[in-house]
Amino acid sequence: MKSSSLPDPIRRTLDWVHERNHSEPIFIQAVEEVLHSLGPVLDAFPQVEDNGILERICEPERQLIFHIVWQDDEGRVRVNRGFRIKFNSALGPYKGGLRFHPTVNLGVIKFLGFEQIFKNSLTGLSIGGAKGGSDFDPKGKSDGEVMRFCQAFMTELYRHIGPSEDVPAGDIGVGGREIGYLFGQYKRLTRRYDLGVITGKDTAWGGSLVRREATGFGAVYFLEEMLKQRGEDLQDKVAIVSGSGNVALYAIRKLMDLGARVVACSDSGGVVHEPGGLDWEQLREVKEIERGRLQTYAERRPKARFKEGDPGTIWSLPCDVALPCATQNELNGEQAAELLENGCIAVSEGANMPSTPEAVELFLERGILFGPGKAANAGGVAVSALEMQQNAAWASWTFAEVDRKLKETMADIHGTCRHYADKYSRDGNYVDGANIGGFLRVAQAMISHGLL
Ligand code: NDP
Ligand code: 2IT
Repeated sequence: MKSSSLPDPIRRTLDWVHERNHSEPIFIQAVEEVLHSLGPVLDAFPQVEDNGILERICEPERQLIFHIVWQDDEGRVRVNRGFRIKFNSALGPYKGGLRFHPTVNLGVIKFLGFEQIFKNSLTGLSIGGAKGGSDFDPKGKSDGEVMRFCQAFMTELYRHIGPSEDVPAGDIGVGGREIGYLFGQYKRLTRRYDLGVITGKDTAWGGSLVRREATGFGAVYFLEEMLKQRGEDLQDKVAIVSGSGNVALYAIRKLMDLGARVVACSDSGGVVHEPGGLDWEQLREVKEIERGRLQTYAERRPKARFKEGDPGTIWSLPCDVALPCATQNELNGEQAAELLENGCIAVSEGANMPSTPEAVELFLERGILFGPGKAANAGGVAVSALEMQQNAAWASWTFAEVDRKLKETMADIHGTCRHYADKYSRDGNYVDGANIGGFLRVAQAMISHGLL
C-alpha cells in the first residue's frame, strides 16, 4: 500500500516509529509490513485507537543489552554483545528464540521480537513475544568455546527469565547443543531444575518429540493447506528450499515424505543443485551430524552440482514450490519475478521475513499462494509451547500425538488467515489475514489488561 493511501492513525504511527528507530531499517520494515494490513481493523474496532494499541505494540516492553565476556581456546579474552527484547506479554510469558550470528544487532532482534508477537498469537496458545541473541559466531568454534560462551551468556540472562516469565529457545546458530549448555548454567546459578525455562531441549531431559522437526514440518503442512485450496497437493511437485539448517532440513524431509522432489538447497557459501532429487540422509549426515558445509555434501554425490557464491542464485532454478528457510531478505523482487516466470505456484516462508517487500508485493499481485513467515513458520514456537505444557505436567507425549497437534495447529492458523483475509481484505491474501488475525487477539488482551 502506498503511504499516502494509509489511514491517518497508521501513517502517524509509522512516522513515530521511523523517528524513534531510524537506525534500524530492518525493524521498520517488519513494522510497516504489519501496519499496512491494519487499516480495515481501525474502522471495525475503534477501541484499538482509543487505547493507543498501535503505538504500544510497536514499543518493546523491556530491552536488555549486555556484554558477554569469555575466553577462547588460546586463552584470549573475547567480548560479545547480548540482547533480550521482551516485546509484548499480553498473551503469556515472553517467548521466542535466541540467535547467535555475526549479523545480530539491536534492529535484527527487535524485528524478530516484533514478528514473534503476531506469530505466537496465531498459534492460539498462551505465549507473548520476545527474541534474543548475540553477535557471537559459532562457526569454527570448538565445543569448549561454545560452552564457555553459552555459560557467560546465561550468567547475564538468568535473572531475567523463568518458566512463567520469559522462555527462550533456539534460532539461527542455536540448536540442541547450545540449549543444553544454556540450561545447565541456568540450573547451576538458580539451583532449580526449571525444565520450562527454555525449549528445544534434548528429549533425554525434558525436550518434546517433534520440536526439532516442527518448524520445517509446519511450513510444509501450511503449504499443503494452501495447495488444497486450489485442489493441488505435493505429489511430484518440484521443490527448492533455501538454507540447510534446522528448518530447511526438516522442511525437505516432509516435502519428500509427501511426494515432492527437492532439487536444491543452499548455505551461505552457495547452492547445491541435484536435478534427480537430494538425498536426505546424506544431507543430514553432513549438516546435522558432522556440522559440515554443503560443498562436502556435493562432493559425495556424483550428480550434485555445487555453485559457490551468492546463495540467492537458488531462486533462478525452475520449481513448482519454493520454501525460503535461511534468513531475512534473502529473496528480492527480481528473484521473485524469476521464480514466477519459471512457473512457481506457491511460496511458504520457513524463515522470518525472507522475502523483501517488493517480492511479497509481486507474489500478491500475481495471486500465487504465499504463506508469510509469521503464519507458515509458527510450527516451531507452537511445539515449544507444547514442550512447556509437557514440562509443567512432568509428562511427555508420543511423536504421533505431538505431530497431530502440530498439524492441527497449522491447519487452524491457515483457517485463521483465510477467515481474516476474507473478512477484511481479499480472499487468499494470507499476508493481511495473518497480520490482522495475529493483531486482533493481542489487541483484545491488551485492552482487557488496561493501560500498562
Ligand atoms: P540454522 O542455524 O539451523 O540454519 C540457518 C541456515 O541459513 C544455514 O543454512 C545458514 O547457512 C543459512 N544462513 C543463515 N544466515 C545467513 C545469511 N546471512 N546469509 C545466507 N545464509 C544464511 O537456523 P534455523 O534453520 O533454525 O533458522 C533458519 C530461519 O528460520 C531463520 O530465519 C529463523 O529465524 C527461522 N525460524 C527458525 C525457527 C526454529 O525453530 N529454529 C522457528 C521459526 C523460524 P550457513 O550455515 O552457511 O551460515
Ligand atoms: O522464530 C521462531 O519462531 C523461533 N526461532 C522459535 C521460537 C521458540 O520459542 O520456539
